[in-house]
Amino acid sequence: MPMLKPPPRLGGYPGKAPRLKRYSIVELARNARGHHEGWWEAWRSPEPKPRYDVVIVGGGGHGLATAYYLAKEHNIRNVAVIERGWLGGGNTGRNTTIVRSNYLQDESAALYEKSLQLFEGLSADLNYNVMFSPRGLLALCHTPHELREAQRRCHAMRLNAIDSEMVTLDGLKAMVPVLDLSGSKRYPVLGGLLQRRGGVARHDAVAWGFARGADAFGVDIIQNCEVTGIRREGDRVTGVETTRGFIGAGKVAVVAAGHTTTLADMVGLRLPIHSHPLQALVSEPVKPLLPCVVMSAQVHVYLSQSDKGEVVMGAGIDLFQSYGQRGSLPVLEGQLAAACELFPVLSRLRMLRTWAGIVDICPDASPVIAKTPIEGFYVNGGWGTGGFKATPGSGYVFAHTIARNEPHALNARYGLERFSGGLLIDEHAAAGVAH
Ligand code: FAD
Ligand code: PYC
Repeated sequence: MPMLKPPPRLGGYPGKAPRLKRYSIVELARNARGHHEGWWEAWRSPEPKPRYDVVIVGGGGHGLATAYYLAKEHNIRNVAVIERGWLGGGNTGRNTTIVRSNYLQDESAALYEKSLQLFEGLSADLNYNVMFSPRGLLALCHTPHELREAQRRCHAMRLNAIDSEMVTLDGLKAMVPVLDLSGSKRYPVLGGLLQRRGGVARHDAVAWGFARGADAFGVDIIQNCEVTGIRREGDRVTGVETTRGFIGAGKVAVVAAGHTTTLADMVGLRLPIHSHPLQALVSEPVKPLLPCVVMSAQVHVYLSQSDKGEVVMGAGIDLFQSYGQRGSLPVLEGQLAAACELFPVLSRLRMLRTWAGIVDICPDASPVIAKTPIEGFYVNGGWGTGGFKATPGSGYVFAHTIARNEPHALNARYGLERFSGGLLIDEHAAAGVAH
């Protein structure tokens, strides 16, 4: 079957999304009958140009969102996203898709809440279904200490006008009947912190939606192209060496998650970030069982059910540092034991797949979103185990930082100076993932 004509590019005005062509009913029917052979590509695969105003290193959700908002909010369109593998093949396509804004510190609450609000309108903004499902996020408490921490966080969130509520045992029983509340466990459930607006979104769709939107604005997305060096003249960067040759750049923005430090090393910048594997696994599909996302920091597992019915699970990081995208068996054994302790009904479930991503962790479990002392060089990383939920918000404020050469009010506290100035933003408890 012949390829259908691709959609027209770039109809839009500065600051507005261009209109993307839609398939007609006839085209849809013809394509569906033709074994899905005639769909056009959602973004181009251009040859790299010799020079761009901005080169973004990393085609995960954050890099693509940055490119999208650079074009949409700042009318900067001579932009390339350089990805060494395929779009979303890093942490974006490997995470457990949890979205929430239940953080303790004011600056985190503001940043993650902005992101949650963007998630709430993202499918409409991108004209692409990112399958955001605000089904509720429940953080279980197993000790009096955890209850106190949750109550403190609940109040802090409310002071920041973010929805949050404490749930009693009766409430938990009504919400999640399969949760074992018998009290006979080593760590019995004592209560929970609920954010009803939290939930999950389809991770690949977030990357694909931003890619399609950025491409429609004229951003070049270049896959299978690894950045192997960053060229610098004096105190400023001038471009990137890649496996497809040198690409000049007015500004270089690194958004490479687990590889943040290897890229920063290329310009001689040392960062207080460590890379570790984080694993997840998924079960065979079963009938609806978990109506919301459940996280337990103490017994330690977090679970949700995919639209297909699979139970998606994860737990803490592997403690060794590594760039290999695989983890160790004891961590998986631990998370399965934790899942069965909380939900005995899961003990007969078969697991289908496990995988890992490499997460980049800062000492305070908060990210870096900043310009650096090297002119034209910007870093967005250190999101550790929790950056998926921040994808739109991160791209939004990073685009502002790159375009204006100064932080947005929401990322003003996320600079490198916080490590030397003792101004850490400690979010280890709210991270909900042991590290
Ligand atoms: P990535 O998607 O990793 O993108 C970075 C890209 O940079 C990669 O595609 C990589 O190939 C590319 N790259 C690296 N080096 C180079 C180079 N030299 N040249 C060119 N390209 C390069 N967060 C949540 O909020 N909720 C969750 O439920 C959650 N669960 C998680 C579960 C697991 C198992 C893992 C691993 C992570 C989880 N996270 C979660 C964290 C979240 O996935 C990440 O913080 C987030 O996806 C980071 O997005 P990113 O776009 O910065 O990174
Ligand atoms: O940050 O919500 C999160 C998360 C859940 C699982 C991994 N990270």
